[in-house]
Amino acid sequence: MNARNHPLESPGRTTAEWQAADAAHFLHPFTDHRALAGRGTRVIERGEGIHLWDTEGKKILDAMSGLWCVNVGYGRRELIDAATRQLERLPFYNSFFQTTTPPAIELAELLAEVTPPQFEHVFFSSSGSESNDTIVRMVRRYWDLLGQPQRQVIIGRENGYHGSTMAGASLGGMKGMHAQGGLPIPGIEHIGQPYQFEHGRGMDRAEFGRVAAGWLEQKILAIGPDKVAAFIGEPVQGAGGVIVPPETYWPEIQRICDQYGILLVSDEVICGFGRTGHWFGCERFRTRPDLMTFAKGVTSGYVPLGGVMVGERVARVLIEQGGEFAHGYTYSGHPVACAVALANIRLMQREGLVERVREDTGPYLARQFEALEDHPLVGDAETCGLMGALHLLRDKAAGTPFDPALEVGMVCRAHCFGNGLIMRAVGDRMIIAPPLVMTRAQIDEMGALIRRCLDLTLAELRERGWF
Ligand code: PXG
Repeated sequence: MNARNHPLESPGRTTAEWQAADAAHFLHPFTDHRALAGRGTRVIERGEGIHLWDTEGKKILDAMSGLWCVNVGYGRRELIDAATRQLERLPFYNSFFQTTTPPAIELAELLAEVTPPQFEHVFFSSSGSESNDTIVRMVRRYWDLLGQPQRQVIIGRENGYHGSTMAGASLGGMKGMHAQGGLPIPGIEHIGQPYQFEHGRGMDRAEFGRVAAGWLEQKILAIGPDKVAAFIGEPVQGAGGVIVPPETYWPEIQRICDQYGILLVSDEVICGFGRTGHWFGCERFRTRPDLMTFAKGVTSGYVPLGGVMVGERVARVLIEQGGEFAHGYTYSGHPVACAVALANIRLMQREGLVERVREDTGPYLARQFEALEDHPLVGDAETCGLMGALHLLRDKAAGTPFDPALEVGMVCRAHCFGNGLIMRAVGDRMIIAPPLVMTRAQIDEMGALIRRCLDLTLAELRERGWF
């Protein structure tokens, strides 16, 4: 079936026509276009709830929530109406020159309510990357104002992801990104990630958490504590493969930041707005960040919006001593984006989505994933709220990974695509972050699909003599 068989929703062209026009003109993010042209893109045309449909009419269970963002699911009337109403009333006005708009004010107020108590102020952007760029400027400005301009260095982590702009990619620890374009920018350092499979096999998990946090202290001492401005991390590394840290990790990071007086920045772009079963990941892991970046789930991805929650420690200095902070974006506080965010957060509150993830569907998913550990390919299954990872191993008893050159994760991902399931492969970690509205029955449906795709992957690996 092609798109022309959908009279009501016809996007007007066949899949092949869409693919040809796409290949001719559209440069996609993080894409090898020569390889893509050979295969052709999938054209996603419609969404409802947790499902998508492509232009071939194929129904797909979206276990990645778009890109970690469509938390309330597709097609929610409240969000659509909020956008429509605001577009009709006032599609845009800026917040630069002593002006503002009602949706931006109301959203700032609501964010102060749903975030931890140290946050009373927000700076708006349109994406996670812009938010993390704001962090670099704001953190350095803060120390400048306090008469410590030498405090410039921000410490991030290897395999962390903080976006794709110059500052975002620099704060992140993706080697492949640093290799393109001379990154990181000056004044950014990295420590190892709290990934026990890579760095602490055989070690007690709690002990490993303390050891991994200790790398921060070692780095601070190596740089000189008076030169370090901040530490940034995702509560759970998302794009890095859903790396859930040991429970001992974050409290020790907090202790070290406190001891040396450096700012703690929690990148909540993925973990924020309910993903971990708490409103923010820092609440799940009991840290008290000075700054929090967010994007994605704030609007459930319906329109772009991001921002930085500014804790009172920083806000007081910026407001009372700072004069003008020479920073801002045309779309800071965009009224339509803010109106959608308001509708999204109120919907989450009304439906008790965060509590549902914490008390019901999160633990239910954890049991489903534990059950998948009996599969011959699954070495390790872990979840946190409604995100999870299955680590595919060549020999699970011995903990032996596959040769990375085989790209086993991509083999599995192809079977997922073929069977109407969107899962991401990060190396050989198969990851999910489904919409928070997912029900138990839908988790069962997803679990059965995952098992089928693992079976097909196993069969293919055996056929190729790789397993
Ligand atoms: N911080 C975190 C923790 C993120 O996950 C960003 C910042 C940047 O946000 P923007 O809105 O500028 O993209 C992100 C984005 C993946 C993938 O492959 C993950 C992201 C983006 C694209 C792909 O998992 N996260």
